[in-house]
Amino acid sequence: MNERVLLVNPPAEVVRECYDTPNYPAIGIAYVAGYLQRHDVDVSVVDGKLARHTLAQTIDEIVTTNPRVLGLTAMTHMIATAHKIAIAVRERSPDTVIVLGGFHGSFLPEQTLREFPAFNYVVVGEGELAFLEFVQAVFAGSNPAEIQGVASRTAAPTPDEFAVRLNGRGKLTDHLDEVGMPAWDLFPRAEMYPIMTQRGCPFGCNFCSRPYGRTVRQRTPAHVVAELRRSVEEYGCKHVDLYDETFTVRRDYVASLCDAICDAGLDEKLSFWSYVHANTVDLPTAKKMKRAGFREVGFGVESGNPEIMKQMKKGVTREDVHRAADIFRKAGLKFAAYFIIGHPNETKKSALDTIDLAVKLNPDSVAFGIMTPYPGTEVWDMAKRGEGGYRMLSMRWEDFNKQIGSALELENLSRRQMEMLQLRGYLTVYLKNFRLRELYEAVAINRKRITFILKKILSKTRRTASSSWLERKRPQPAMNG
Ligand code: B12
Ligand code: SF4
Repeated sequence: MNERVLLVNPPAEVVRECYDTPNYPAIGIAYVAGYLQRHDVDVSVVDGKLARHTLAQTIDEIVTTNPRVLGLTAMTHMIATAHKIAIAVRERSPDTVIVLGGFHGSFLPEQTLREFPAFNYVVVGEGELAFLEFVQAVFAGSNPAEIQGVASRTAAPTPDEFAVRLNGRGKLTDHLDEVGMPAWDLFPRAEMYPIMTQRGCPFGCNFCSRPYGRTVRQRTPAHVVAELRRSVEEYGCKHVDLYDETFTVRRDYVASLCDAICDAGLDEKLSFWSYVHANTVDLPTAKKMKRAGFREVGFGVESGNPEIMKQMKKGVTREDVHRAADIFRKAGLKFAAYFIIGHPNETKKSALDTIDLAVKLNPDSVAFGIMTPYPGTEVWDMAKRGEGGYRMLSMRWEDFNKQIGSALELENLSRRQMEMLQLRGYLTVYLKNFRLRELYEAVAINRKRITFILKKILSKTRRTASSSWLERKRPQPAMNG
């Protein structure tokens, strides 16, 4: 029996938005692969999205590699595709142990094992330590179900009567440098190599699942700089996106990292982008970031209605948001602002407050998402119970997408009204600020997504809450996760 491990990022079955054809590799499996490599495991990667594979090509490559352990990653909207891969691999390579990791399984491990029979195990939470122990147990012939962070089915009299054994979340390390660096050498060449300098976010937004918890753990600036240098020297990288949930959460850390980037001369070789939170930025920090090569930052404003801003628990007010925008402008940083239509108890009036704030902020780029109840969030719990005015429209996981999904609507705002408001938001920000050329460019970049949204708005045969619940296509998750 071989001792090969293969990690896979499923391809998009239909290309609808920019995330389906990324110019960057999948960072989650890259970290896990890097950790296995450092522990002498024979590991390889298929990044179906970066390689622009079809589903069939991805499956063929997996079967040809014939791994002993196959690890698939999936966000909620990708879970059905990951399962199609697992079914095909199970048929053609029945001895392969198939493991799911990533955001969806981490928040609904039990439901996932019940709903998707072709996954043998789910690794819950951060994968590096748990998955290494997992593959070592499989290779040694011992029972991987014992490992912390591994969810499994228990033996059962019939395939449908199993119980699920949960062993908590994967072990964490406080010393993030020990996790190592992503194994970019296993991926096809990319244009952009993202980085994470820290994990965790202290804020409490009701629509976010905070996969790394509320305690923030940082890598040392020296370790981050070594990775950036590697991205430049070995991969010809010129731009880096930071995937930290809130880069500026500790300003002293930002200052030392920016100094270390400048000392290493990387400010002249790289440009950077990061997520920030309106209340964690001040002018000296923004200026330091600018000096270190940051060109743009993105921050969640989410709503422009004071009541909703309070209820969503991000801890920001309209004043905070305006102050942050001023700071970015003074520091010479471009900024993107992100908004959501469809907060709990949202009305047309509160959504128009949001669009109004977006117009006034006039950010360099803007996104209006429609609320999606991701597992592990407060909004998920509310939507399950029908609170906050929510009505679930679909439990097809592929509908769980903020830009092009159809998961829910509100008593006060139908899905179509929310989609119209989303479109209105995008148009108004550009038109009211006389930014016609940028509007044209944004439409050109997002034409597939826009066509998809327009088709939905114009479609006569739309789902309604009652019909979609009856039209379920596969065994229905009990929404009890
Ligand atoms: C950076 C970020 C982005 C970036 C890059 C995302 C990416 N990695 O591809 C961008 C801007 C592109 C993005 C886009 C989207 N994002 Co986003 N994003 C984030 C953010 C801030 C950090 C995620 C991240 O990259 N972490 C770093 C890596 C290392 O983590 P990881 O992939 O989870 O991997 C670890 C474990 O999960 C595990 N693991 C992962 N895979 C596997 C596989 C195996 C076999 C094993 C054993 C372990 C394992 O081990 C890894 C290392 O510890 C989170 C918010 C947050 N608070 O964390 C949201 C978040 C991940 N995003 C989310 C969403 C919904 C989206 C979008 C779908 C938005 C939309 N359009 O509707 C898109 C889809 C993107 C896509 N890839 O298809 C949700 C996901 C929720 C869910 N249940 O799916 C999150 C959690 C925010 C939320 N609302 O709660 N996002
Ligand atoms: S600030 Fe961002 S990462 Fe943190 S909880 Fe809110 S949405 Fe999630």
